[in-house]
Amino acid sequence: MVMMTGAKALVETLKKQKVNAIFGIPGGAMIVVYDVLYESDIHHILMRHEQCAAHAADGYARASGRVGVCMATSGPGATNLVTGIANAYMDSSPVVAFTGQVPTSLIGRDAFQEVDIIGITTPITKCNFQVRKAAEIPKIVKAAFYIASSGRPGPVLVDLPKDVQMETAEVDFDCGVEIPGYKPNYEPHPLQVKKAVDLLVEAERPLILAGGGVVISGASKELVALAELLMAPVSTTLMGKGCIPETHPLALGLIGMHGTITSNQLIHETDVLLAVGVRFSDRTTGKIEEFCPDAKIIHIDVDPAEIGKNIEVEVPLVADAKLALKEIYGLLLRRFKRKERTAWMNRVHELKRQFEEKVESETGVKPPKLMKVIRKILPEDAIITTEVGQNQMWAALYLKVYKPRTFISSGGLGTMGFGFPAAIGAKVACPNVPVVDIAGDGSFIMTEQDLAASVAGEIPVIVIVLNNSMLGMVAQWQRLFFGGRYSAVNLGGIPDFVKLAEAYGAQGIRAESLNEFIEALKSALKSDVTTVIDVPISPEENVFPMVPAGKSLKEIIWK
Ligand SMILES: Cc1ncc(C[n+]2csc(CCOP(=O)(O)OP(=O)(O)O)c2C)c(N)n1
Repeated sequence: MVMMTGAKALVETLKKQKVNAIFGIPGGAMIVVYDVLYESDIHHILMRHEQCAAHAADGYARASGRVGVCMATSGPGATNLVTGIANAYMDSSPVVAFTGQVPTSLIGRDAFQEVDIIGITTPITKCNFQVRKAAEIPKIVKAAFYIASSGRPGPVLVDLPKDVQMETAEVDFDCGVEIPGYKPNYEPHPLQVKKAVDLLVEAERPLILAGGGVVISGASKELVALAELLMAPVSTTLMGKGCIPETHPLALGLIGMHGTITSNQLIHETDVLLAVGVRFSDRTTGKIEEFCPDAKIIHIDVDPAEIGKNIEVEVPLVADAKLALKEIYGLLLRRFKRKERTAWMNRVHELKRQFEEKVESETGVKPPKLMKVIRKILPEDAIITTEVGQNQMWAALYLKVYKPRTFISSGGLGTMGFGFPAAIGAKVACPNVPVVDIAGDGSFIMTEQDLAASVAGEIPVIVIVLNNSMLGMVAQWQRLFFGGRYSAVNLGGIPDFVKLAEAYGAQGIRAESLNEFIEALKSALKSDVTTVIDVPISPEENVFPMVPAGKSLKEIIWK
């Protein structure tokens, strides 16, 4: 037991949790904590908007697998975090957010910069706490980190009234974490494993659908081993991208609204689907009644609430993906004789070839080609983040990634403005690899002010703006489904991104040809300052393939 202020207890607990970076912005209700941070060796990154602080913490978490931490003052600081917290919640990212709060005596009195952040964030956090006594800080903060990172990860918010930060109390850092009723189950039930193996042994055309849960549980090795043993091709959701190297012969690429024709077709032909760490979102399944019509489905997820939520399954398996895949592999080894599956593999290769030929037939500087060029120039372990819209789908479809945690995108919430601050967070987590945000002009404008954070904080990242002067994805829908009536999508070619970058002290380069682009990217990789590469593309460009909303994954349009 030691005597100290609540603020000091917070920072000491953060150190014990091995927090090495906090993304935040101070203010009156958090100034006491910031005063302690002044003399701490925790790296605080001063962001320029709290939304970016939350996204940066999220990017840090996704790149490293560790908890990301953000901090804001009360009222508007706290509400500015909300989009970032919701984003982390939808994508199961372990983030702990600290907010300042008015003194406890003023809570409920509409005090200056008071907002009920507990009420606001209840539906978008795994859990939230308002601390009422300084002595409780170590216990609550430990619990917050444990909850954020265990089971199905997600954001946790800790609200700190100013008087609690200032209060001096006896604190105990050796306290344990007790959370009644919270016991994530990681171990797969042997009976369910047996049932899954029974189905897989009999399967003629097995297919694996891998999602973010595989990345989160670090189950890539187990996934690839099982796919190879079964000769089962692997489709990935947006969140699962990278869990199998996309150059692997069994990798089919993205499934869903902008899935590859290979993934979207084969899901109709499989007889046993092994779905791992996925939540069957509408963007993944298309018309749910026609999703995977002829298959028995095995569903592995650590979150029991996901089982049967969107789709009925034959074999539910509530467990950690890595442990479950290991058990299934072990049992299969004993019961299964490896099959060549010549017809199934021929079908895989035929569809892959069709898809590649279609892409190769495109002429000019088209985004799919740009993605391939980017891949060739970047090292294998480079981290890609994306914004939202066409840019995101071009990257998801055509930029092959090799490793888990090297593709970071806003899946569930689809948050424009996520990619750039997430890139800053990823770079802080992994300073030795290049971090590249594939952006649209509309998305980048939403958080570009944090160029200041990346330049002043010496966190160099690369932003590639696919500049169509449009809210491109909305324009695409208007072209395809609303008779070309462009309503509120023209961005007017504003701003000049080269000048914008320069105004912040970053490097700005315009690349109007493929050669100029290659030079620009090479220069950006050598630069020790953030670089924005502005790549003008046609405002009429579409991302294909596409499945219209609400249609079956078979109803692909391409041109
Ligand atoms: C914060 C937010 N607002 C609105 C949308 C709706 N929306 C989805 S894609 C899109 C257009 C994105 O434009 P841009 O960033 O330029 O990317 P592009 O599609 O042109 O590649 C919009 C407005 C969103 N996803 N997020």
